Amino acid sequence: MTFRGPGFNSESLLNLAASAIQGIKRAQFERVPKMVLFTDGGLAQSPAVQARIKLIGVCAVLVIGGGCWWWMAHQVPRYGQAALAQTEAILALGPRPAGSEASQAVRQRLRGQLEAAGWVCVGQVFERGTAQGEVKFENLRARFAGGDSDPWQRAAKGLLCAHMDSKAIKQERFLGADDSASACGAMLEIARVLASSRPQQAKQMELVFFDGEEAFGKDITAFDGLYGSRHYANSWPTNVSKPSFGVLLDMIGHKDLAIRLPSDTPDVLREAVLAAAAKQGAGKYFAVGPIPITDDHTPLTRAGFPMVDIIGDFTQFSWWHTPADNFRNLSADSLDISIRVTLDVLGRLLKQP
Ligand code: 1BN
Ligand code: ZN
Repeated sequence: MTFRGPGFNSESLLNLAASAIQGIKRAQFERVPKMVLFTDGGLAQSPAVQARIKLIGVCAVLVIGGGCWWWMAHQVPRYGQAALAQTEAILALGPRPAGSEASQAVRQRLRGQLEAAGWVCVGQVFERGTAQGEVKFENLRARFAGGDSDPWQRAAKGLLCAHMDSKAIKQERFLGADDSASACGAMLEIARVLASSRPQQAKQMELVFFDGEEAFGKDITAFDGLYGSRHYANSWPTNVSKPSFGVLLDMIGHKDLAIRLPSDTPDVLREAVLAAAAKQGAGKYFAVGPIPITDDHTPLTRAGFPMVDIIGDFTQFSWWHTPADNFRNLSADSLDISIRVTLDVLGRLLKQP
């Protein structure tokens, strides 16, 4: 294996080291003087001293280069670690099915973190009859203040969303670490990054944490599940133009990251995600799956919001909807990749006319 860089490759470094060693050996046998006086009166270092300097240079390059490599290899993922800490804090509040006390506590935590980063939050409360009786749901919406008196008067060009509830599974303590506390943790980190380093982008976004994505029965049906996203889509005022794109994050922080976009993702959004993944050196983790998926993006798509669901390949996950979807299922590296790709996607889509 050879390492190459501008004006440098590992072969030339080895050649340099070999010639330096040879020079030193020769000097030892031939008793060469340290300085040489030239006929024109100039004084220069002898080949033996030059060989030693060469060897010290080679060693210095190896030590410094090796140190840099080690440092880069041991870098903690910047966004991933912060998102993982946010996710851990959400999980510490316990299972959070819609209508539970824990779900109220999670919403409070999300709101506190968002407001601390400069976002203005509004709850969207509604009630529905479910198999569990009448349940009170609450979506959490956020807009970046950005020095404006009322950010809710601004048009939102893009939506970024995730579901904040965990599935109620009888007789099991189901935490839903990747389904979908990790997406909420990632959104908090994205909210912080947008506010602190990309305020012009932040001002064009709305963040939404949907309540009640999970069905109370086994599977999502036309009447059970997607409560928050259905309500959000149906409540959008007819006289306000819809965002030109929406990105839904769901199961984006698991170990051995595998993301599969639904097969019916609109072309522009699919291309944006795949191009962003390639740009971030994460192409191998992102692909388009073989089927459409029913998730929180579905009611929005039907209501005319162009949406992409950046979702883990649940068909391959033995842990999906089991107690194994706990904190140990998560990876800071995976979160970091998903966050970098999402930030890249938002940058691309917000640039488009
Ligand atoms: C996502 C997380 N979903 C449920 N928990 C929605 C979904 C439904 C995903 C069916 C795949 C298939
Ligand atoms: Zn689920």
